[in-house]
Amino acid sequence: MTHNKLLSSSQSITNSPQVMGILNVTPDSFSDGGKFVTFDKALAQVEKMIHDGADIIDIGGESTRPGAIDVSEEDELVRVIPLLKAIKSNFDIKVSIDTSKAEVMSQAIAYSADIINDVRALQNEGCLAVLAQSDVPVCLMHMQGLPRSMQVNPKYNDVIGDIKQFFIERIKICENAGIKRNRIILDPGFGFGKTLEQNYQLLAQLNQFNDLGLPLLSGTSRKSMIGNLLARNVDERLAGSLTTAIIAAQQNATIIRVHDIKETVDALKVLSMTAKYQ
Ligand code: 7PJ
Repeated sequence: MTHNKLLSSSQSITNSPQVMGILNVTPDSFSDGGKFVTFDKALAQVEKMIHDGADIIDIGGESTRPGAIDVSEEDELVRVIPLLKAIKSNFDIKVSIDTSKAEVMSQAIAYSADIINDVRALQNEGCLAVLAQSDVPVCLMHMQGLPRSMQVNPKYNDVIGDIKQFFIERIKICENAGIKRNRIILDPGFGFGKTLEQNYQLLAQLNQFNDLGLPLLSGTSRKSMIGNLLARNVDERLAGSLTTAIIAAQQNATIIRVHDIKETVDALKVLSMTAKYQ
């Protein structure tokens, strides 16, 4: 059921999820906005994330925060590709590229990206074809609407059922395009067109997606679902973020996408120490 290519040896013993460290290289990212925009700073941050125990580094060159404006292909390529090359030649770490653009995906794959992470689930033009020509794993995320307006009035008949239906359709479309099912990772897309209540229902019932038989990625780190519930600023969301990571891990999440690597790795180690006695 879990994705062989994504399994580390420690995971097969403890069944602990892999930790994906977030490296935003946009000037206006969600919670580390502008901090890592320069190349050397980004590389130093990668080194720290590896030291702290990250299994995967997720590089994002497009901001998808609510209300964000579009980024050009040229800007995204310049932000992401040189960094990917430098990481791959200096470190032994898996790299995921957070993009929705076919050309960025294509170049990322050419420069040895290990995962393509698409918040638009390969719905943009040319993306399916690019992925079909490779064997790189791909994360399909659910989003209702588009970043500019997605938080205005999200509506579902049944949040779990609707998202599951979306996954089933996207998996079928991927398979028809030549992307094998065993390359696909699913992500319900916390904060992407969901109310606070819908986000927490999704988190509480994440295991409802396990019957699709694919790895699940959970990304709640520092998001508004934590900030709004607790009335905390972005730099005060660590406890909330760790709690959501544990709740996801308890329901078989395969990858946890976070800003705070060291703390998340510690929390997951504590969880896995008890999990083995259950
Ligand atoms: C997610 C993402 C997420 C996946 C972002 C942020 C917003 N990719 N990219 N899942 N969120 N797969 O980090 O707060 O939840 S950008």
